[in-house]
Formats: sequence, C-alpha cells, structure tokens
Amino acid sequence: MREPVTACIALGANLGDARQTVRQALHDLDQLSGCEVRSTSRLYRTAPWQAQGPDFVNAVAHITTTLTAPDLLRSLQALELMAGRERPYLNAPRTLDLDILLYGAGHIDSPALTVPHPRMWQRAFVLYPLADVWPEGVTPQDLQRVQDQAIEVMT
Ligand code: PH2
Ligand code: MG
Ligand code: MG
Repeated sequence: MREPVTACIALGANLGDARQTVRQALHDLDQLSGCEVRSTSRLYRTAPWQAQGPDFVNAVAHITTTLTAPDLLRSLQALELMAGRERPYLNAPRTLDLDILLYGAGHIDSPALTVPHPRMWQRAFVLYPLADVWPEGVTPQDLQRVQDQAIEVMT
C-alpha cells in the first residue's frame, strides 16, 4: 500500500448546470477508489480568463490519495468524460474541468501532466478557492496580484 499523498484539485465548469456539476464532482471525487476528499472550498462565480463563453463556477478540493499522479489524472479524466466533457478547441467552454494543482511536494513535467500547475499563481479562480482549503499556502500578496480578475463567492 502506498503512503497517502496530499493533493489539490481545481474544478471548473461553464456549460450546462455548472453549479450542480461541480457539486456532483466534489462528491464523485470522494467516491473515487484511492481518493478521499479532506476539505472543499466555497464555490466561486468567475469571469472567463483567457477563454470565451459564460461565467465559470470554480472550486478547489483538498484530497489525500494513494493513486500515483498519472493514475489520479486518468481518474479525473474519467469523471470529466462522465460529465460530458468535449474538447473542440483550447480552453473551449466545458461541462467539467478537473486539474491537478499540487501533488504532495512533487514536481512532474511530462507531456500529459505538469505539476505544480504552471499557471495556477496567475489565476484568481484558482487562488481564492485554494486559499479556502490551504490558507497558509496563499498569501495576501498572491491574491493582490490577481485582483483585476472578476470573482465572487456564490451564495
Ligand atoms: N479554465 C481555463 C481557462 N480559463 N477561466 C475561469 N474563470 N475558470 C476556469 O476554470 C478556466 C478559465 C482553462 O482550463
Ligand atoms: Mg483547466
Ligand atoms: Mg484541464
């Protein structure tokens, strides 16, 4: 049995009933074999960042997992497919996007996966929910840097 690793997963959706899809995905993540959700952020409504289409619903889940990073990625992609994910072009509107932000202290640079996520520190839609689940990991200056990006907590 592998030692569990702490990981952070970003969730995003801007097609269909995005709020419900993100809620369901948080639940499904916990049901994945080898994954346990430890805490979840609030849900945020965010403006598309370098993307087109409707506003997004974004969240972050803090999990522990015994899966390797490539296996975790495959499991996340299976959940995306179950939610009807299609990829007609880069950053197209999507029913569900699940990205590995952090995988323990691991650095991974393969064609399929880069961890830590290379653009996470530029994105308000990642940093605000990440701060909910990992307050010591995100500084006020990190949030200051993305303050021009529209984001609000969903009620
Ligand atoms: N995801 C992207 C690109 N732009 N913008 C917002 N607001 N939320 C996202 O989840 C998002 C994005 C690429 O995955
Ligand atoms: Mg993404
Ligand atoms: Mg993705």
